[in-house]
Amino acid sequence: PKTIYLEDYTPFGYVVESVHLTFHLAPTATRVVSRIAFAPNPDATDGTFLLHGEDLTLIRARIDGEEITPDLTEDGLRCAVPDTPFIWEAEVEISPQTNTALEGLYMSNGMYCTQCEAEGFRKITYYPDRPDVMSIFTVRIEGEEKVKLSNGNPVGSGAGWAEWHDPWPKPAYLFALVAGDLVNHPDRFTTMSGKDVDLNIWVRPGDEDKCAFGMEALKKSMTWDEEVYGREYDLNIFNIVAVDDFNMGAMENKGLNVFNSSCVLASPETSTDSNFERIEAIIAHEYFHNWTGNRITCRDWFQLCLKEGLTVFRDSQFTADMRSEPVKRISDVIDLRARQFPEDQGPLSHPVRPESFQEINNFYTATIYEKGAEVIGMLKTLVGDDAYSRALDLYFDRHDGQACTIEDWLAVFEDATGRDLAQFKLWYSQSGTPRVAVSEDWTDGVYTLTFKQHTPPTPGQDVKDPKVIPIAVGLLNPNGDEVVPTRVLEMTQAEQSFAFDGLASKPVPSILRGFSAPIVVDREVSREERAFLLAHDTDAFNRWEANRNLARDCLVAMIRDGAGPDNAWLDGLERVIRDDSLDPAFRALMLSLPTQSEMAQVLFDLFTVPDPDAIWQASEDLRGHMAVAWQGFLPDLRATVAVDAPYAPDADQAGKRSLGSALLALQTRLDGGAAAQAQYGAADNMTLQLSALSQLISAGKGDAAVKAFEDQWHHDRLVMDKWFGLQVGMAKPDVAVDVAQRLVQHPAFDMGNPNRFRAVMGGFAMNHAGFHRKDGEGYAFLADWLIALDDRNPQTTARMCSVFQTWKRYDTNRQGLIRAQLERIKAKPKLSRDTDEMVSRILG
Ligand code: BAL
Ligand code: ZN
Repeated sequence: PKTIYLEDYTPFGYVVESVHLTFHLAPTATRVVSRIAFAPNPDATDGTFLLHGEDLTLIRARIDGEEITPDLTEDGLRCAVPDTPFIWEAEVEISPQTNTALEGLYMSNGMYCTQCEAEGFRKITYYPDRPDVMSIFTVRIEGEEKVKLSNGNPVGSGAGWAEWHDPWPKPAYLFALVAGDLVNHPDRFTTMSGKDVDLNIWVRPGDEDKCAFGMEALKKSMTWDEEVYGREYDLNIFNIVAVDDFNMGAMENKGLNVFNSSCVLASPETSTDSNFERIEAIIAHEYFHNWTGNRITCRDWFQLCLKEGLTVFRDSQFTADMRSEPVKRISDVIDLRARQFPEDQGPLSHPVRPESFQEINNFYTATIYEKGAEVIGMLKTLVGDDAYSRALDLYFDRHDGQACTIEDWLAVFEDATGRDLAQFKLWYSQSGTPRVAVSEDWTDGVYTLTFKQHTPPTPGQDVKDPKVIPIAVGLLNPNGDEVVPTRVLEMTQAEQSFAFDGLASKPVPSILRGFSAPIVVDREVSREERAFLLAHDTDAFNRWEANRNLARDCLVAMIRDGAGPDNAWLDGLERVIRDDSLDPAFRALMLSLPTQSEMAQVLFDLFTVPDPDAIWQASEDLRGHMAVAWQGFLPDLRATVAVDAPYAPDADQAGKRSLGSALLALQTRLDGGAAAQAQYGAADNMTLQLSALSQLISAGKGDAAVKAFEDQWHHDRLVMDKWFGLQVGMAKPDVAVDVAQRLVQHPAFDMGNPNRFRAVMGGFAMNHAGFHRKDGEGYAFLADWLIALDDRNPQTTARMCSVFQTWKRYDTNRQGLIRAQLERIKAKPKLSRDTDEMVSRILG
């Protein structure tokens, strides 16, 4: 496969002045007629006329009305063109019905829909399918479907046709078309300058009652973007469509967002609190893309973080504002460490702005998205809130309507603040997670913290330069009072010291408050000091972090040294979880133990080969011990957070249910499932029903409830995804492969539906000890299914391969078993470019 390099970027030789598309819809023979006005690009040096195209049957092509015969290749066409403006016309035939890759125009449950990011438009018609080619689209859709939608504003419709015009220039990846017998949940929004906008969520008949929450989230997002970023919506209509078969979560097509139905449909009976929160965040994310992504887009796909990092950062701010800022921050860091750190510390490590790729679909990663957002968070911390606002205003003013680069982004910050960001830019070009070692000194009343940074080698980058790292620090007195409130230390050198004077006694430092940089802090800290921070830190994140470190230390001692649980830590934790002045959501986060995969990395970092069975056993033992130690108060504490008001998916109620669920998990270890059974029987919402079901399964008492759940919900695809995922995720390690094998035989298992495939395979891979079964059966099972899916859906197959990325942590026997499966996948005839690249990178 061909590798594409950032340094090879050149502008396209032509500008596209306008695009007219006509779709004659038919499941296996859709005709797409294009009429495109091209003109030579004065900024380009290469006049090659190359239009991308894949899986298209060319019926005819004309230039200025003259029939031509272009040179067709696997990836598109080339032909001679005039050196003056000209009109390109083409007619192609495509087959949406047989498009199982779900890229381009495809069908899902009888409905036509599109996914064009990153390079799906080339499966619709011949076009310069690159983000720096922006144009104005007019689209006519002909077909019998009741609803026919595209980008922009509707300009006309009649029997069997509808026409749309999008006045804003956009790249082809933001094109969308939807047609089907859909129904809508309508609403309206008045923008800050008084313009009325029609809002719709389009769904399959029967799903109308699951749109209200998404609609409220959309209106909140529109208001928030006006109030916080001064960004107003810019069309007369905003449409969202729910689609069952979708590779991603959602897509920000201009004026016509297409959503995986799991990321928009919600009701208390069918969705958990976490689903509601995620839906709110994704609706916001896609809406925020209208400015950060659509009005200002990326010059090329290497700049993907320009829109994704910024939009994730913005949606995190939104969620923090709508819900709880510390809870959101802790949750984001848990997610970053679970998904981005393993990526950055393994064979798939790549810079936030990569410099090469074979298949761009493989770079929609936690590094581009979540680390990309962390980098923006650091920038904001370094320049301050006011300067951040000024820089963003300048970004929108200067670059509206353009396709931009990270250089453009950093230049607005330099111009708005006068700061030199050359060193900061390393965050975009250097991969890997920096490790920062901390030492302290207390001499003559001066307290000094010394930091040493080091970023381990990553693929293609052996040596790294020191980065700018904002380290937020506070100091506490031994009596627990804060003597130095949070101060941001700006580390720029490989080794750097910061002194604090005027202190009466040696303080206790609280380092990296709020997780002010995506780094690993290496510091020997005594148990007593961690316990002190757990009790006294005024920074919620570091209070949680102290607890997390105590939990990790406790598990390491249990696994490695055969020690018993750390009762002193558990006493400190008990005080926190029983403190009803604290937010229940925060207390629930304090109760959640490190995941088994996280513990595997912790052990690996301590030069101990992780044994998945031992990690599982220690986690079980610790939970059992916590249950026994706290049996005296668990039921009462659980009762204090019971919600007796009607269900609402707000942060307050969700926090209570989250703590209640964590307590139920402990209680189940004492009562064998009695409380879970009672909760299951009484549950009137999915959050309580699912948490009870999960505890019954883990207690080995789930058979009846699993059956009852299926009987109740077999008609609901999204709920059944939960049913599939939970059984395999909660299975005891020794039977997880058997459970997974049984589930793929279930008539409702459908490998063509990415949600269902991910529910089973993703749930299985999350079952750490089950997946890493010593005899390799888990690896073989997953590899079988990846091989089976690759021909149908390369994108979903390739992404799922990343569950193997941590393979070098494990013992040589397991490494050998995983290598054998990776090589088996690699040897599959006609392996997709997507999967080939992923497997090759993982093998290293
Ligand atoms: N642009 C792909 C989906 C998303 O990040 O919103
Ligand atoms: Zn996005």
